[in-house]
Amino acid sequence: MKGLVIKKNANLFTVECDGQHKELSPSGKTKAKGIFVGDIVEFDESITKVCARKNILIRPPMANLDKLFIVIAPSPKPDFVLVDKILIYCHLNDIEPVLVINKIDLADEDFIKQVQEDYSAYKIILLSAKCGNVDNLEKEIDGVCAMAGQSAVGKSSCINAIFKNEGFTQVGDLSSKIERGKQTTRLVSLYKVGNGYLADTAGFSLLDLAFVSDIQPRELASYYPDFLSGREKCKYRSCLHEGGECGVRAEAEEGKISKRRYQNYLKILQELKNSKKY
Ligand SMILES: Nc1nc2c(ncn2[C@@H]2O[C@H](COP(=O)(O)OP(=O)(O)OP(=O)(O)O)[C@@H](O)[C@H]2O)c(=O)[nH]1
Ligand SMILES: [Mg+2]
Ligand SMILES: [Zn+2]
Repeated sequence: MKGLVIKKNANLFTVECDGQHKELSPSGKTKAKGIFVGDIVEFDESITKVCARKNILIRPPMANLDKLFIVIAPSPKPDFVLVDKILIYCHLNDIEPVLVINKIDLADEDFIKQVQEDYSAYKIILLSAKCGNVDNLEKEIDGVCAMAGQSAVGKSSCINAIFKNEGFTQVGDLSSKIERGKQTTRLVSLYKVGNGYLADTAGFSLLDLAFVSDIQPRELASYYPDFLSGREKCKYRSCLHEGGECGVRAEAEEGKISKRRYQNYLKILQELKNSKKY
């Protein structure tokens, strides 16, 4: 039989199969260390095999992430370089990104309009976790989902509001407790919401792309769907889009590409070039 690992507790795994939960340990060659929440496993009395994964994240430890909600808010001031790095990370790992603007109760129209313009290549949903109306977010849950975004944007508030809607009383502020702890291994559980699962962890709020992937400077621009038409106009195929006869730079100057996205691309490119790996 096959099932989805929704919880890991030391050497014991909770596996969901046909709506039922089973507590299983690994057997034979399968080691607990090699099984992650989000894994599809084969089992009889115990887990016998981990099926091939589409991706694996280390912090938080999770496998087969389908969708990531990248949360920003008018306050704290958004770190759009982080947002862009997480978007690139999603493209690299076959994860669908959804941009969430939280705290719209505090947002002015210009803020929302600017984000919608800069990120017109992506799906964006508006939210106020404080008001408890997280329906648009719940509707987006499909497959294995998690949250990401800088500290204090309201990731835990969103998770708690959804879990409260779903009646998961035992969750409480589990993720915040884990975050306060000093352990490096963060625990994750998946909770069934709508058509999918939401992880109870707030996910990453910092990302060193060079560290989490082997991305090369020359491929960076290929993870910007909004740069596609500009890239076709570059004189050289090896263009890094820093200047010269560059279609991306030209489109940014014309306003066809968001200037902010382009400026932040240059920063991320520089970081990649400076990272000790190159
Ligand atoms: N006005 C307003 N405040 C909110 C909203 N959502 C969250 N907050 C507040 O923002 C603060 C931070 O929220 P958290 O949910 O703890 O943020 P977080 O992203 O989990 O932060 P970290 O755990 O540090 O990464 C809290 O004081 C929340 O009450 C919202 O929709 N509107
Ligand atoms: Mg939190
Ligand atoms: Zn170029």
